[in-house]
Amino acid sequence: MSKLTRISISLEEDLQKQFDQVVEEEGYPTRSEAIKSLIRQRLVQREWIKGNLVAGAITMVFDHHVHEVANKLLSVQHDFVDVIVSTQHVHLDHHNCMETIIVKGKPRRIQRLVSELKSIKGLKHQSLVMTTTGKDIA
Ligand code: NI
Repeated sequence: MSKLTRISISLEEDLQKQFDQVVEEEGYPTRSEAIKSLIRQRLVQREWIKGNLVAGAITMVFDHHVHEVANKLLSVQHDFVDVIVSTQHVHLDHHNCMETIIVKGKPRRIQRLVSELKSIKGLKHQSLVMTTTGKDIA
Protein backbone atom coordinates (compact mmCIF):
# COMPACT_ATOMS: atom_id res chain seq x y z
CA MET A 1 0.00 0.00 0.00
CA SER A 2 1.37 3.42 -0.93
CA LYS A 3 1.61 6.28 1.56
CA LEU A 4 -1.44 8.31 2.46
CA THR A 5 -1.83 11.81 1.09
CA ARG A 6 -4.37 14.40 2.12
CA ILE A 7 -6.55 16.39 -0.27
CA SER A 8 -9.21 18.94 0.48
CA ILE A 9 -12.26 19.43 -1.72
CA SER A 10 -14.89 22.14 -1.98
CA LEU A 11 -18.54 21.14 -2.28
CA GLU A 12 -21.83 22.96 -2.37
CA GLU A 13 -23.46 22.62 1.05
CA ASP A 14 -26.48 20.71 -0.32
CA LEU A 15 -24.24 18.23 -2.13
CA GLN A 16 -22.16 17.74 1.01
CA LYS A 17 -25.33 17.03 3.02
CA GLN A 18 -26.43 14.46 0.45
CA PHE A 19 -22.97 12.89 0.50
CA ASP A 20 -22.98 12.67 4.30
CA GLN A 21 -26.36 10.96 4.09
CA VAL A 22 -24.87 8.37 1.72
CA VAL A 23 -21.91 7.88 4.08
CA GLU A 24 -24.27 7.26 7.00
CA GLU A 25 -26.89 5.14 5.22
CA GLU A 26 -24.37 2.94 3.45
CA GLY A 27 -22.34 2.40 6.59
CA TYR A 28 -18.99 3.90 5.59
CA PRO A 29 -16.83 4.47 8.70
CA THR A 30 -15.56 7.83 7.39
CA ARG A 31 -16.00 10.23 4.47
CA SER A 32 -12.52 9.23 3.28
CA GLU A 33 -13.56 5.57 3.00
CA ALA A 34 -16.68 6.59 1.06
CA ILE A 35 -14.66 8.73 -1.36
CA LYS A 36 -12.11 5.92 -1.88
CA SER A 37 -14.92 3.49 -2.63
CA LEU A 38 -16.49 5.89 -5.18
CA ILE A 39 -13.13 6.44 -6.87
CA ARG A 40 -12.53 2.68 -7.11
CA GLN A 41 -16.02 2.14 -8.55
CA ARG A 42 -15.19 4.66 -11.25
CA LEU A 43 -11.81 3.02 -11.92
CA VAL A 44 -13.52 -0.35 -12.38
CA GLN A 45 -16.09 1.20 -14.75
CA ARG A 46 -13.23 2.66 -16.76
CA GLU A 47 -11.53 -0.75 -17.02
CA TRP A 48 -14.74 -2.09 -18.61
CA ILE A 49 -15.10 0.92 -20.92
CA LYS A 50 -11.45 0.86 -22.01
CA GLY A 51 -11.48 -2.88 -22.75
CA ASN A 52 -8.96 -3.95 -20.11
CA LEU A 53 -8.82 -7.47 -18.69
CA VAL A 54 -11.74 -7.61 -16.22
CA ALA A 55 -13.63 -10.06 -14.02
CA GLY A 56 -17.29 -10.53 -13.26
CA ALA A 57 -20.12 -12.74 -12.08
CA ILE A 58 -23.22 -13.58 -14.10
CA THR A 59 -26.19 -14.94 -12.16
CA MET A 60 -29.29 -16.51 -13.64
CA VAL A 61 -32.46 -17.92 -12.15
CA PHE A 62 -34.61 -20.30 -14.19
CA ASP A 63 -37.10 -23.12 -13.99
CA HIS A 64 -35.29 -26.23 -15.19
CA HIS A 65 -38.62 -27.81 -16.22
CA VAL A 66 -39.02 -25.18 -18.93
CA HIS A 67 -38.24 -26.84 -22.25
CA GLU A 68 -34.55 -26.91 -23.14
CA VAL A 69 -33.48 -23.95 -20.97
CA ALA A 70 -30.84 -25.94 -19.04
CA ASN A 71 -29.46 -27.52 -22.24
CA LYS A 72 -29.29 -24.17 -23.99
CA LEU A 73 -27.44 -22.63 -21.03
CA LEU A 74 -24.88 -25.43 -21.19
CA SER A 75 -24.49 -25.16 -24.92
CA VAL A 76 -23.80 -21.38 -24.80
CA GLN A 77 -21.28 -21.86 -21.99
CA HIS A 78 -19.33 -24.38 -24.07
CA ASP A 79 -18.81 -21.64 -26.67
CA PHE A 80 -17.23 -19.31 -24.10
CA VAL A 81 -14.69 -21.50 -22.30
CA ASP A 82 -12.09 -18.80 -23.03
CA VAL A 83 -13.72 -16.42 -20.49
CA ILE A 84 -15.55 -18.78 -18.10
CA VAL A 85 -13.55 -19.54 -14.96
CA SER A 86 -16.21 -21.58 -13.15
CA THR A 87 -19.92 -22.27 -13.03
CA GLN A 88 -21.95 -23.10 -9.94
CA HIS A 89 -25.44 -24.56 -10.12
CA VAL A 90 -27.70 -24.46 -7.06
CA HIS A 91 -31.15 -26.13 -6.88
CA LEU A 92 -33.20 -23.46 -5.10
CA ASP A 93 -36.38 -25.56 -4.86
CA HIS A 94 -38.23 -28.22 -6.86
CA HIS A 95 -38.54 -25.94 -9.90
CA ASN A 96 -36.00 -23.15 -9.62
CA CYS A 97 -32.27 -23.25 -10.24
CA MET A 98 -29.66 -20.56 -9.82
CA GLU A 99 -26.50 -20.61 -11.86
CA THR A 100 -23.52 -18.34 -11.22
CA ILE A 101 -20.82 -18.02 -13.86
CA ILE A 102 -17.51 -16.44 -12.87
CA VAL A 103 -15.85 -14.78 -15.82
CA LYS A 104 -12.47 -13.22 -16.56
CA GLY A 105 -11.48 -11.72 -19.89
CA LYS A 106 -12.10 -8.83 -22.25
CA PRO A 107 -15.31 -6.87 -21.60
CA ARG A 108 -16.56 -7.23 -25.16
CA ARG A 109 -16.35 -11.03 -25.01
CA ILE A 110 -18.05 -11.13 -21.61
CA GLN A 111 -20.85 -8.84 -22.84
CA ARG A 112 -21.29 -11.17 -25.81
CA LEU A 113 -21.72 -14.12 -23.45
CA VAL A 114 -24.23 -12.11 -21.39
CA SER A 115 -26.31 -11.28 -24.44
CA GLU A 116 -26.28 -14.85 -25.76
CA LEU A 117 -27.44 -16.09 -22.36
CA LYS A 118 -30.09 -13.36 -22.26
CA SER A 119 -31.53 -14.57 -25.56
CA ILE A 120 -32.42 -17.95 -24.01
CA LYS A 121 -36.18 -18.16 -23.42
CA GLY A 122 -37.23 -19.19 -19.92
CA LEU A 123 -34.78 -17.22 -17.77
CA LYS A 124 -36.57 -15.55 -14.86
CA HIS A 125 -33.71 -13.20 -14.03
CA GLN A 126 -30.17 -12.50 -15.14
CA SER A 127 -27.62 -10.04 -13.82
CA LEU A 128 -23.99 -9.19 -14.36
CA VAL A 129 -21.70 -7.90 -11.64
CA MET A 130 -18.88 -6.01 -13.31
CA THR A 131 -15.76 -6.12 -11.21
CA THR A 132 -12.01 -6.04 -11.60
CA THR A 133 -9.12 -8.47 -11.59
CA GLY A 134 -7.73 -6.11 -8.93
CA LYS A 135 -4.39 -5.90 -10.71
CA ASP A 136 -4.55 -2.22 -11.63
CA ILE A 137 -6.67 -0.95 -8.75
CA ALA A 138 -4.74 0.59 -5.83
NI1 NI B 1 -31.12 -27.21 -10.51
